[in-house]
Amino acid sequence: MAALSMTWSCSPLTSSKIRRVNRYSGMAFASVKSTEGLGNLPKVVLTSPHGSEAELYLFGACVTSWKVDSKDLLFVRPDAVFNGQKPISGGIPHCFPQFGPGPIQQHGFGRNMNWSLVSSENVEEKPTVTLELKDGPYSRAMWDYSFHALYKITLDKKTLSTEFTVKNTDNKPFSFTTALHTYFHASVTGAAVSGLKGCKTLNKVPDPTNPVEGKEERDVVTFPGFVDCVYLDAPNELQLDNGLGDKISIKNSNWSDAVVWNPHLTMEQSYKDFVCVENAKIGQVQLEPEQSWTAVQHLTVA
Ligand code: TA6
Repeated sequence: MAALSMTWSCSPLTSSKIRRVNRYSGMAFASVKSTEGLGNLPKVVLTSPHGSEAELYLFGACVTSWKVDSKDLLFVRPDAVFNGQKPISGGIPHCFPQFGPGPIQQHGFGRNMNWSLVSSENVEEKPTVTLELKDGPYSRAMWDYSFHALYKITLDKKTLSTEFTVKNTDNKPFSFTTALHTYFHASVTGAAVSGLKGCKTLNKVPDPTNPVEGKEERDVVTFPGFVDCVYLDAPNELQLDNGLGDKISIKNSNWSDAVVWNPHLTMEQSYKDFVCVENAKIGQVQLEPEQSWTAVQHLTVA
């Protein structure tokens, strides 16, 4: 059957309105739909012609769902709030421009601000959206720099890709740390991460403010209790067995470090159902005016 391409759009972010770039082939089509999510927050739904689906909130540019074969591979904590005031706890929150505690709020303000939808397209049947964040009075009060961040999210059959770019639009240099704090749906007793053997570690379990240096000796990292560990110079690909029958490859370029976290009994309600495996940049990224930095993550389920 001849493929028929259709394009139509209406104003983005209006409830129930749809912005789509569709390619019709048989019954399947790719789409990007702007809608209203929990707490009436603007939400975008990406649907691939292969049946996979992703959802993201403009608040925090947080991807809250990634479904392949109707199974959600991400996890949103039951205590997550969708009120546009507190970061959404789950999915793929941003930590920017600071990972962890430090001079500004824990994990920075990127997960705590409204991002804007700047474009949506369908590239080779892969629905793609790009969000942006710029400095404003809220960010300036904590971090007095002009910046421009872009976050491109692409959905393929079994892959969710993100590309994060930060540009220094100020007239003075700045530096930042950052991470994608990904919560994977998992069975904590069966979950295992491989690929980290040999990495230098900063173990935060005894004291988060004074991590203990070490080296990962295990082929497979598991979650028998509280786990909170930074892996420096991690490889470009890790494998997560989520203990629920899925093997997920976590590939990256330029996310030099990784973090593995499970809160165990400190989050009694939900710790059994997720693990965080995070691509991170723990060492400071230094940007001169006009310079930019980009890092890419590909999550692929086998
Ligand atoms: O990435 C692990 C971590 O930095 C932990 O130390 C823990 O604090 C966690 O993130 C959760 O942070 P949040 O502010 O989202 O509760």
